Amino acid sequence: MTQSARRIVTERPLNAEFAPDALAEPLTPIGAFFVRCHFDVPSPEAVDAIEIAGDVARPQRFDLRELRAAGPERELVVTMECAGNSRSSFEPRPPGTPWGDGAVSTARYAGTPLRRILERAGVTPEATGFVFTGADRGTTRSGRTEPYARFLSREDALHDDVLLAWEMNGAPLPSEHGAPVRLLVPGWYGMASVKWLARIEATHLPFRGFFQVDDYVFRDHPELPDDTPVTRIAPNSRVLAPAAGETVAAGEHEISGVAWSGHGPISRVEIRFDGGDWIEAELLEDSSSYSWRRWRIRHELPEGDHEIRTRATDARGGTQPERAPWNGLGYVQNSIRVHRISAR
Ligand SMILES: Nc1nc2c(c(=O)[nH]1)N[C@H]1C(S)=C(S)[C@@H](COP(=O)(O)O)O[C@H]1N2
Ligand SMILES: [Mo]
Repeated sequence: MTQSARRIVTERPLNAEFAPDALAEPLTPIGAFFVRCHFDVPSPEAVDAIEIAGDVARPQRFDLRELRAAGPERELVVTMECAGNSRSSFEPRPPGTPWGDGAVSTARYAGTPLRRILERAGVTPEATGFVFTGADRGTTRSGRTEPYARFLSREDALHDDVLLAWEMNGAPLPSEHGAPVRLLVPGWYGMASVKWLARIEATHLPFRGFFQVDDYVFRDHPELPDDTPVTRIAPNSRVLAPAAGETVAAGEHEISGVAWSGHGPISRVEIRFDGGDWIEAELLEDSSSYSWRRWRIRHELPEGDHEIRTRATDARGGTQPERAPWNGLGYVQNSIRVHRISAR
């Protein structure tokens, strides 16, 4: 595998997508992992401890060392995808970071279950959820200056797989990815996984922060009421090899790629060559139900230009649409894509 550089989408704040050849591995190397920041990365000194406050019996602060000591450590392989991934292929292009197809990557994260820490603080019965606040802040489209903060319901936050993560691919969490500790909400689009976590507030009140009610919501969607929140990752897939635009020798080839969904494990990947029928690809070993699943198929490619389409289906029966519904902020673009290669 070639260790490709990231493609910078914006310098400040830093937004970068991975180059597709780095995707071929089950885990994305850190140097190739996509980065999504709304504001400048806070300085490493900005978060020396995480505070738990609000509707808790024992408000407290803890640092990374105490968090690790609170154990048990848990590891999960998780595919992180930005809700705005592939936004540039919506017509007309909605406002927002003009992502191509590279705002998705997969890492092995390690951390402490959030639940453990919440139990220690003693969440009171009236709390309906939690506000997670990052150490980064800035001015939003609304003109207000505020930190990056997100709400999670009590039920979602208490799920065993929600982690306070401090490690990524076996190394300390890099600063761009939220060091020292980030929230990790597997199966949800990336916006839920608050980086540079500074504060957890248990609350019984609705949270009206910009990134909760003005961003990461559907607007002008043909089927959903305005302000429906964006939550779990919709089924999606990519061809990785041969790479788009590549010319291969005519003959039999292995075509391979990845498929993922936040609604359950991938149960089927179908592939269609040119005007042919949909045929099933072989699914490879799963590393976790939150991780993309690799697939492959052998196929005869006659001389000429080829269009390859793939369609992922998850265990709940969700699948990729021919055309994902356009919406005002450009989220969840999981249309079946055309991957073009040539054989000579
Ligand atoms: N504090 C903070 N957390 C954040 C963000 C941010 O801008 N600030 N961006 C979110 C979004 S929109 C995504 S897609 C993921 C991206 O995580 P990554 O940069 O590690 O790939 O982080 C999320 N957590
Ligand atoms: Mo995102």
